Amino acid sequence: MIHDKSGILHLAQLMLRRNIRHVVISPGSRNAPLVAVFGNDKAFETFTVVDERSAAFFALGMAQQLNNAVALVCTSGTAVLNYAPAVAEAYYQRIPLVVITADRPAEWIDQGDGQTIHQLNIFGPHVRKSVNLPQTISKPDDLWYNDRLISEALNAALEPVHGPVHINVPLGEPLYGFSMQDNLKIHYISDVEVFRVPAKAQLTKLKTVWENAPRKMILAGQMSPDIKIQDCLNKLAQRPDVVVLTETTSNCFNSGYTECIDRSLAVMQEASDYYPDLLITFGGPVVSKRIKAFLRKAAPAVHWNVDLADSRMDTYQSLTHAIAVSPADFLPLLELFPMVSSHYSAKWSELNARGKQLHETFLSQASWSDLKIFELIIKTLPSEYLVQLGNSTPVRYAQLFDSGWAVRFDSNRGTSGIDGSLSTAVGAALASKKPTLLITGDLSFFYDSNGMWNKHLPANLKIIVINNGGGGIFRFIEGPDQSGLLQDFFEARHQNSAVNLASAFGLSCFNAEDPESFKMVFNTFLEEKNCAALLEINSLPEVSGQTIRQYFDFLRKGLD
Ligand SMILES: Cc1ncc(C[n+]2csc(CCOP(=O)(O)OP(=O)(O)O)c2C)c(N)n1
Ligand SMILES: [Mg+2]
Repeated sequence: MIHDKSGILHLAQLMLRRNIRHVVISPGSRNAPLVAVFGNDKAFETFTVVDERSAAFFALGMAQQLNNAVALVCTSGTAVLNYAPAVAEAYYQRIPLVVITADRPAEWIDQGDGQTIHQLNIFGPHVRKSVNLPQTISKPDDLWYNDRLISEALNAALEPVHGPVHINVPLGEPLYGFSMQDNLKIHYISDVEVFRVPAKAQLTKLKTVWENAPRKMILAGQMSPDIKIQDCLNKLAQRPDVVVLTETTSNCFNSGYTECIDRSLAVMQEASDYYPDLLITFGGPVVSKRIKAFLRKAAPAVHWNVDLADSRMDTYQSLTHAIAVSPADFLPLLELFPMVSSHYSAKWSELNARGKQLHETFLSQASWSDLKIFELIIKTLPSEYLVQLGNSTPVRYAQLFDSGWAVRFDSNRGTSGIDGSLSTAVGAALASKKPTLLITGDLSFFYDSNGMWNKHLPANLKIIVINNGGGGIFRFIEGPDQSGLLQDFFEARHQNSAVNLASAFGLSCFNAEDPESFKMVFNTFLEEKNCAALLEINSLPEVSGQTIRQYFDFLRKGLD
């Protein structure tokens, strides 16, 4: 029989039809009916996280590893706003989240009622779809409308590309003790997957451009591992006219690529010798600021951006062709295009080799600093780890090392916030069930310390906090050091201890402050089986800042 909670019963059933089974719930009263529906249905795996900001990043980490949507459920009011940072990150990182927010009946907005704010379209352009379920369900058309809106939202979370969607659910009383069945037919609309390729005539035109470009550069942005893309890039990278540039977060690894872009750009003598005639880009955000500057200056004659949803994005101010095809479908077409005789790839290989050699020479004599700590971690970590890289310097340091040291790299580079790396790593470790290491800075760690306020904290999670007493990034980049305000207003210098805080949350904690103590504790830290473990590594901010600058100077000047 139809009743006023039929709408949310159908929500749960439609989620199961789309195989969305993980639900992260934050406690509240207005969402009690949603809690009852998900909590009583064994088909769902539910998780409780109190802090909504952390809950949303936790769900993001899970969805990232599951490669499927994860749902969030919270009460009305500011709880909803606390989802916003993770929703924005999920939007730009293309991670599917189904954000389900309980709301008061519309007539109570702005009437002095508690926990009542304007929730419609609250996430603005940072969701792929936003729907408001009907408040009253009393006739079949209400239910058809309800089911249709839910189908549209769930489909938009997964196609054509992944992303967050918002389902706002106005709920009147009673909030408890309602019937858990209606036995009515569910109206389910499924999106049929389509396969896109460029029209034949267009492909012929692209081929002509390809044939006339002896210097082709393929640049991959942030991506989950994709075997089809990786295989294709491996073949293209063997050609003399093609260079493949990747980042740690591209998750495409091969010694034939330019994997350490900043390192190679730093050793370049005459940039114009390396400019491409044809640039092909795909994937999400790119970490390297240097490559952005390099390509904007290079202004390649032709730039193809390959993306199903945002192909018109013109990051390098040189876009000539927006190719709205998924990279996994488009890149293999390039293998059919002919090889062109060229020295382009050889030139980049020389550059990469020179960068690698100077990198190794510098590090062999570098003092204890964030860069040296990174090298130690990379050299000592067993290669089976999934690595989560915090913003800001951890993700940048990682780009300076060849990437074979872990299985997979993730980082919140969608919007590069320091507000959710820890919670994301907790969700990722829980969902992947694989050894997971988060490498984070101290400010990012303290910012998201509620990530540890999570009863699901898994024992396969290891956290390294590189504590340089503040925001070391502001010593890395030019500008803040000349402001006279570096310590107080940029670096936010502090004396806090990550070990003290993490101990309060029950983590197994370790500390290192030099190569000897690092060697002594590192394996014990990794071998902790009973609970999540944290290793705090201390460094001096001045030394770390100086070392990274000397490193780039050394690369630029070379040995001769
Ligand atoms: C939510 C948010 N607030 C502020 C910033 C600006 N910001 C970028 S990096 C950074 C400092 C990070 O410090 P830490 O985590 O210690 O890393 P380190 O730079 O020392 O490696 C800040 C404040 C941001 N990216 N996100
Ligand atoms: Mg720091």
